[in-house]
Amino acid sequence: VQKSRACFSNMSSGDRRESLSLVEFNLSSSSILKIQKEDITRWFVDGFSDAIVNPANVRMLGGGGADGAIHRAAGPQLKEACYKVPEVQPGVRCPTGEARITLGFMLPASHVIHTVGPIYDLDNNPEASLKNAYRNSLRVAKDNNIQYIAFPAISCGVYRYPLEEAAAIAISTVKEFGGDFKEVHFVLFSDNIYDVWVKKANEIVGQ
Ligand code: AR6
Repeated sequence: VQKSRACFSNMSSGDRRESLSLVEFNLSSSSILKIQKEDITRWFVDGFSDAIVNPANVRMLGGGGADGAIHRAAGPQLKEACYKVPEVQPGVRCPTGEARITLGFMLPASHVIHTVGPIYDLDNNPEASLKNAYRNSLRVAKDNNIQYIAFPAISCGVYRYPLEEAAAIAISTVKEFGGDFKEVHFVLFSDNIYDVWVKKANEIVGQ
């Protein structure tokens, strides 16, 4: 397996560093799953077609959490690009479980794939919706020749999906549909979420 030069940019000082918390698993003979504790807005793979996944809402015009951080780091052009994504219903650019792609603008990653996870307490079938969000993000990435993709813990913040269940869905969906990417990354913001993801990955894709 050819190793990538995945790294994290530090936009304030301009230097780069490798993440300290990192584990790797093989998804297939040519594909790696990496789990890291980092800020997804700083993730990129130097010289390759890369995308970060934005846990957005159906309006797709920004919000709090990772969505807010991604919009701030990308600059106002990202919102302009999102406005241009056609509404499928009034106020809905990306229905729950679907995905849309834009450029990354000022982000270090070249593309942003916007997806909408389920609001855990309101969704009729949160498992199916969360699986669709991961699967459709991978599908949109593939259609756009993305080779390296980084996911946050979709729905695990404001949308309050239970962590262990979300991790199981995230990792099993990536195992099922992510085997032809060069690398699929989970870039997780806290020790707690990182630990849950590593434990589930050991169960689901560990040797
Ligand atoms: N890098 C990586 N992960 C992050 C970052 C970051 N910079 N910032 C937060 N997280 P959330 P959701 C983690 O709430 O639950 C927004 O308002 C965070 O710790 O961002 O899908 C949208 O507009 C959590 O584990 O997304 C929607 O309205 C995970 O990212 C709504 O929130 C997801 O938390 C979407 O809610």
